[in-house]
Amino acid sequence: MPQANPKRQNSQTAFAKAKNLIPGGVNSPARAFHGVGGEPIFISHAAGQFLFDIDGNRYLDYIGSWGPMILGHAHPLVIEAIQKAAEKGTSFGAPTENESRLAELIMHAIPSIERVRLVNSGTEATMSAIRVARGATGREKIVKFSGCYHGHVDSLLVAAGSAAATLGVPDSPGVTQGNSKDTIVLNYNDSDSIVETFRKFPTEIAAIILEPIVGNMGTVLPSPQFLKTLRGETTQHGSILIFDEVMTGFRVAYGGAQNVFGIDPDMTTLGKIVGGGLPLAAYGGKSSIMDNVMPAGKVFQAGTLAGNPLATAAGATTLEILRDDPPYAYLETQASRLGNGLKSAADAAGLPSQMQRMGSMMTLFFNEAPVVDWPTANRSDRKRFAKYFWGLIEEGVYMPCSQFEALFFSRSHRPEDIDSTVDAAHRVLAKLD
Ligand code: KE4
Repeated sequence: MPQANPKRQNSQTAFAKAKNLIPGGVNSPARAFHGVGGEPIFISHAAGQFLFDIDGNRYLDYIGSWGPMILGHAHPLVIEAIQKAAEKGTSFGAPTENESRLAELIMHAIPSIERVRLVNSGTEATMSAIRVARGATGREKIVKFSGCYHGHVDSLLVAAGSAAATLGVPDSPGVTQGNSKDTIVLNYNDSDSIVETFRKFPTEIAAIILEPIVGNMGTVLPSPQFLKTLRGETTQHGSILIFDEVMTGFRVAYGGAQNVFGIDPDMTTLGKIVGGGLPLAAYGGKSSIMDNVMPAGKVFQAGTLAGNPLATAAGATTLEILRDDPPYAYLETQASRLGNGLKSAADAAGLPSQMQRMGSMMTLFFNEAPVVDWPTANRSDRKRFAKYFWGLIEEGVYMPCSQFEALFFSRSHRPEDIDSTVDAAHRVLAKLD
């Protein structure tokens, strides 16, 4: 456990106060640092590639708000769009043209989406997608994969990744048997188990939901066979294939992981980048499925602030920048340098590690073997990761605070930032036992 650091006294004071007001002192467990020990750092502001804490320390940011900040913090055009929208009012409870503008951008980026509904969070998106899949098929069972995290939906908080895995509650208290009895959990990348499950329940599975590239057990890539089996079996058995692209959408490519792999799911969930850092997410898919959503159809879903003017302005501006001036080639070049650099630092220190990456999302696992599913991810050395995390914090580099998360960086990160991060990793890892 890192000792209290005089350089972060204001954070310690703020955290002590917050714990008397907010459960655990944070509004999302992923921020609580339970995966690395010590106390969370309170942020005062951010700009470009940097976070600034309330003690005046500056950090190179590799969290990017857990994904949204692909353009870097406080992008001037995004800020301007939010300010202009705010001057006209923050929420109307009535439709606006900006919602259609964002919907069109999403559908042009991701052609498998023929209709899209805007919501406020990734959790709402996955919860709604599951309900629509069940309503559209009249079936009740759903399949997910251990280590994948789809937000805190009761039926999906089963063997969940991200903070649920970090904090050791992959099956949260409060999720009743009633809520989880229809959730089948399989191992990621286990194609045979998909075939077996459909053999057991040929006409009972409403949907399979997965992260097409996992970020929530750390970065884990699907085998081609796994995706091919998923698409083939769901098509054959009339089940809905849901790609949860809350993290990968607009991150690994403008068209998301489905564009990278050339696989069309039946439904897609989006979040993070699509809202430009404001609370906005989305779910969509084939119109034959989405036209079941009320008021077009009978499956109920609603939201007071869904598609609100500020978030749609931030999201649409972000997507237009990504569409018109794509950062992906630059991100790939820098990500390759960062990934190779972090891996070489671990190798130089004689530490067994796996660098697993897709585009600008990646994870350095302290693990002897490639990480292909939750059981292998769970064999990673969490203690060593914690020392790596805190060592980099002292070097002014803010990595995700858990072995079971992906790092993200932005177009604001300069080549010299990547170099300084790799240099810092060499210094930190060389000192690890
Ligand atoms: P939100 O409800 O947090 O907006 O989205 C849930 C969600 C759904 N699907 C995927 C693939 C996700 O990664 C997430 C949320 N990701 C975590 C980080 N791994 C959010 C961080 C947090 O919980 O604070």
